[in-house]
Amino acid sequence: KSGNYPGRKVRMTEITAPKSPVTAAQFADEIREQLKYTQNVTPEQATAADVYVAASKAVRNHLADAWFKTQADTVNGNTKAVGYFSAEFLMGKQLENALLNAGLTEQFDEAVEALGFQPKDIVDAEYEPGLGNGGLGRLAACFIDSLASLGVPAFGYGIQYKYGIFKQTFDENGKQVETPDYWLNNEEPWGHIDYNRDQKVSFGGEVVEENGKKVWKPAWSVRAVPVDYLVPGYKSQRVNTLRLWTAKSYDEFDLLAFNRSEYMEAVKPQVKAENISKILYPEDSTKVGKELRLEQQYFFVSASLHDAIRVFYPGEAKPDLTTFPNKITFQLNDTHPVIGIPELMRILIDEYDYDWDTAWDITVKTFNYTCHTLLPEALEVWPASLIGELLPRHLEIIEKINEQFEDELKGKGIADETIERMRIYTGDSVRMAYLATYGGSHVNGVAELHSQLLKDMTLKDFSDAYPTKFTNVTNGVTPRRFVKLANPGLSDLITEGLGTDKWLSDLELLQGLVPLAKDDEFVKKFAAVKAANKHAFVGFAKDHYGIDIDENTMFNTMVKRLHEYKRQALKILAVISKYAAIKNGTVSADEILPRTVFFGAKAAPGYYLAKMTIQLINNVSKVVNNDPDVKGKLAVHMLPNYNIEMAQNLIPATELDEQISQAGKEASGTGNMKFALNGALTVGTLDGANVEIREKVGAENFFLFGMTVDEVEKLYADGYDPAKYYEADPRLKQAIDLVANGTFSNGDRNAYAPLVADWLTKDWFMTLADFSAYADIQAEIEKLYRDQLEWNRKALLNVANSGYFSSDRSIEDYLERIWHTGPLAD
Ligand code: OX2
Repeated sequence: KSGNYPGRKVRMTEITAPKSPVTAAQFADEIREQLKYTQNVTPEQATAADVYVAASKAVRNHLADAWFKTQADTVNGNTKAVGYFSAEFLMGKQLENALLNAGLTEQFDEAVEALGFQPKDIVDAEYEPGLGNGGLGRLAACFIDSLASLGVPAFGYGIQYKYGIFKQTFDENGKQVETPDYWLNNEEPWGHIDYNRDQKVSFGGEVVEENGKKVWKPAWSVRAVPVDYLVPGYKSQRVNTLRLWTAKSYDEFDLLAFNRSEYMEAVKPQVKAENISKILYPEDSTKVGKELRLEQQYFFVSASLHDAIRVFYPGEAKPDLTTFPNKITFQLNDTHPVIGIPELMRILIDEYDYDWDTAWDITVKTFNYTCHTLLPEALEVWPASLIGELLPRHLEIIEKINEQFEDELKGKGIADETIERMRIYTGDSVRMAYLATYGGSHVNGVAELHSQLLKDMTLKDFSDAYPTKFTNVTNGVTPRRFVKLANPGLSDLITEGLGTDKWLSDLELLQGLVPLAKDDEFVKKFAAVKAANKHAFVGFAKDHYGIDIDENTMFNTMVKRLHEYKRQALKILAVISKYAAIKNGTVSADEILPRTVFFGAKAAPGYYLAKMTIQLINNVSKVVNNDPDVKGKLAVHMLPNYNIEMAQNLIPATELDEQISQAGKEASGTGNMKFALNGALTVGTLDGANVEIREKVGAENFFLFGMTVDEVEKLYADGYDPAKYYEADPRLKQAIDLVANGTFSNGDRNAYAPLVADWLTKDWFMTLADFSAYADIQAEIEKLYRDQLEWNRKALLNVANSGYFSSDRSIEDYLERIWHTGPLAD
């Protein structure tokens, strides 16, 4: 094993707290100085947006020394660093988090007030960067936070897209409308563009032989310029780097074309280059085979590999790259950066003259791969012709890797038809997940069930051939953002209950709350925090969405990407069924437990049924919320543009969380962890990390329903007929009939016909088969909710037993099982 991982849990239980670096008065002066010299406004002229930029730059300055020291220790020390390669980093707003980790929160509050502003207005002036789609991107953000907080030297490497995930609104028919999100419209104080550390990335052309050596003659190149974001650790005195690449053109402008008045022609090369970092693909868990996407992937991976060599072998023309795997280990976040494997081979062989075997040894030692899915359609497969056109040298290398691989498998005595199934390069296409599995040292899934299913199904042949490569690391979330910043009321109560705030860097300490669940007074305080969070969310929703919410109802939330496998359809059908029951008088007025149901979900722009589901939810919402018969009993809201800010406000206010995917389809889920940590109870299936959450919090504190993976597989095998379930449960039949008969489309029976037809004839994710169990468990949920003390006791036990789901623990597992490294010495 390389690196100096000490073979023990690395959590630093007491890391020196940052000494209060400045007083509030001094910090106010620093903000004034920024206003004057970088914003060029007087304090009197300054708006909240000005103060936001000035305060951000002031806090960034506070982190500079720790950042330089961390960089120097990273290069000079003997601790292997981590390079986290990810096409997405869904960071959320930065200011509050930077203040927390710099130990400046109180100084900021006072300083801003001294300048005549409210701290909240300054924090709100920040525009949220949306450089990710969902769980995969947010996981990357949580991981770099934890790496810095644990003091592990690390780089996040990705792309600074000009346009992040689209902004979502709804039209008058309830349809999703996507608008571009130009998040860089205003000054962005966090990223520092470093023109002096640029890299050249080339594409196209051909491979020729010169003196018996393969030489790639590319056709065009772009300039990759890094934008550096500081990643401050919580109480670790460490600041790591997130380096996001932006694409620039080498040929700004074609002057000849310009002089011919061909203005569009003149800027063509610039447009072509800059297109590469223009936009984030708005796909989640599905593959998009687009040339531009492969360009994006290669662009950031190639620049990052060259950057890592620059960082660790400064100024060396002939570095000894056999030591590279001792300097840094790269984690491939899903298949998006997997082209890095042939790229490192190319760099070693073509640029540094290593022989194939040495290059292969270095490469395999350097890379590891995390798989985030089980959906076969989400595993990227690239047409060989496309790779050949864009990266001809890489295609040759991939072919050779595949030859070597097949020989190796033959050597292991593996049957020809198995080898045939396992081929990385099939002749027409390249399977990136297979390349990653063969070309790296470890493969991990993101929850126990998921890792098991990877071994048993998706990557079974590989697991049989290379059993020791496979491991699991269950996902986690950072408690700094998702408890401390999102839920200050609960954070204070936890600190009061435990008598310390050390839980923020050692989340298993939450276990200390378990005995307090027996203390009715403490449980009531916990309930009061939840009530206050609900009240606060009512205000937030009024401000942001202009809606009125009754806070004396159960807050029941389902927020995540819209995907058939996640089964928002199951939730909305149950809501419709409830609505019908109230309307028909099947339930009496005092039997009804008043609920407010919140949905938040973006659908990929080309995902037809997902978009139709959004439209249905919006129109159910319209009908239900305007019906006097159900007023005060049931309300439904589809909140637009679900993002990190909404999560930080809605999750702490939620009492019941929905994690209702078909068993075997959600790799992990991380929303489920955030809800449990913020004291919501979960209704969920045995899927992804739900399994482990239920194990930790106790089966009696989790509402489980639905088919298991085995039952799902059996039903597929026996032949699944959804119509049977429609006929068998009158509640389901009634709900679907209401969708079909135009109740939610002003009488138009065609509006949802494709959705209804899919439910009744295909229903691939078995929504109908799980409906009865889901509807039945609502009675149990409502019964418990009526006993507020018992409900809150269970919710508190969810908090107390969810410490395992800290991303700090995930990172410790990566250190131990995959990276074999640890924190920097002080
Ligand atoms: C998501 C998975 O769908 C989700 O289950 C998981 O929690 C998250 O990644 C983080 O691991 N794109 N997004 C995902 O997978 C893919 C592919």
